[in-house]
Amino acid sequence: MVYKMRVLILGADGYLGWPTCMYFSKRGHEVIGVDNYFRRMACIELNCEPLINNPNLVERAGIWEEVTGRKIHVHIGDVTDYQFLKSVFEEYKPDAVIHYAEQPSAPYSMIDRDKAAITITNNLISTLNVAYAVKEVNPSCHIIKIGTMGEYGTPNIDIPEGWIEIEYNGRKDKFLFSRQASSLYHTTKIQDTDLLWFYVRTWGIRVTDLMQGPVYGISTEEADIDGRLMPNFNYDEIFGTVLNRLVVQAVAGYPLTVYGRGGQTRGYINIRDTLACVYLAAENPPKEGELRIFNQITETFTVNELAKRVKKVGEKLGYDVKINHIENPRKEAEEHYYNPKYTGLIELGLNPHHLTEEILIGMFKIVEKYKENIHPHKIFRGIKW
Ligand code: USQ
Repeated sequence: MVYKMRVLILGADGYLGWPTCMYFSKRGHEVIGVDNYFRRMACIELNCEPLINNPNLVERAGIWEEVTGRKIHVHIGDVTDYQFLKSVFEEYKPDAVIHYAEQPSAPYSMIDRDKAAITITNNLISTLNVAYAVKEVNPSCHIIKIGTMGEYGTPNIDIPEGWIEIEYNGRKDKFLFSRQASSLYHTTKIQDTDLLWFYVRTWGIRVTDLMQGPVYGISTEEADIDGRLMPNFNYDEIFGTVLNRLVVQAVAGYPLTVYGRGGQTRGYINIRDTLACVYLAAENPPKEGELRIFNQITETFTVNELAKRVKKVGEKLGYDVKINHIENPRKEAEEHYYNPKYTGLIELGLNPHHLTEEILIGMFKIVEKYKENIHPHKIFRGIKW
């Protein structure tokens, strides 16, 4: 088989990792998926397993091959183990590496010192190892790093795509836009960006940093081929993102958990658009020695707006949906200015799936199928900071 690109996907078993493997494989690329099952193990440890009991990565790749005839190579191992990662790079010499292999949860990172240390070690050492493997094995390999909009925080000025030009005392220069995160997890993502920017300047590697907002959704073109290929869908407080959680809550008859006043505004993105964005980035690499940054969101909402939409659609489908403003367990602004720019990926060709009633109904329909798997006690435990 002649492949277009060789793509190494780190964190291939995750919410975004597995759908990304299938997306690239379907489009004629050779895909190598790596995962150490950190997320599966953490979900077992913290009693917050996803809504759907999915097959493991090796089994998923087998099912994918059975239904499409396309092979996804799988390696189970830890990206913080440099010898392991380097050996994978040496075996495949990828054209692009997509780095999702991070501890992705803000609440997880705030549970206690040990979870904070796991987050720092995992996220920073994995990023360091990716930069080293690229430099030592395959310096032209394009690193696609999943960053987060949370790196910027909620500043009282507009948010550009990564960079800001500052004029001070009559002189001008361009810098990374100011970052001020509101969890330790988000802080490690800032540090990731700093690490990569340092190595871009020092070694001339090429990096795309995708500053993503909370992702929602469960259906993707490839997952829809076979129920066994579904993404992991967490609805718990630790690994579930807010809109996914609200839909599950509505189906379970659990009052929607709006934290505090609910004016917190974020940029959101449908999982289908995440896949398209990562793909567009891979197909259009930056030049060597460039750190290119895109804000990977398609629209902004307050939590109140999301809750209202979920309530409206839930009621249309016959559910009695109540909204509950609970004391905010997080330290974050609940009313604030928020005006990020997000045109770069559209200019590359992204055609967004906005949050329509139809998309929400689609989410409700899938969640309904797995309704018996919802454990209400997993929805809120109150990890505070
Ligand atoms: N929120 C509620 N109720 C809930 C859960 C969340 O009101 O039941 C609020 C949060 O307080 C926050 C907003 O909804 O203001 C978003 O929360 P979230 O849990 O969906 O998102 P977050 O913790 O920021 O993290 C998620 C992903 C992370 C990614 C990030 C993008 O877990 O991997 O980096 O979204 S961003 O938020 O733009 O930083």
